[in-house]
Amino acid sequence: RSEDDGDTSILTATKPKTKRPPLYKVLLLNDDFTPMEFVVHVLERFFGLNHAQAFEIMLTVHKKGVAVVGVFSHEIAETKVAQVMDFARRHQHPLQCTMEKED
Ligand code: TYC
Repeated sequence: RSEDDGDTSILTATKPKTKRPPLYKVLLLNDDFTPMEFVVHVLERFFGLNHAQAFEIMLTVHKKGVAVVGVFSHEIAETKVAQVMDFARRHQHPLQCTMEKED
């Protein structure tokens, strides 16, 4: 067109982004030596589960090998893992607890 000013700019829409921090699953691993009652106690003490919930998760780990105990921010997950690993070590049980980024 005759009045074309030659503007070739591209309008780019920007979505207002509210970004949430990534979450981490805390996993408990099975082993052949840690007593079941100790694992139940750990789940009650460090994850605020009632006895029935703790027993259920302990049994899931015992049967399946691993279970997600909870989902937390990076800092909280690290603290939970450290608390469980330290408590297990002090009682000389080989119980393992790890964390993994959620997809
Ligand atoms: N497998 C253990 C036993 O038979 C019990 C156990 C459950 C250990 C869960 C670890 O994360 C665990 N005594």
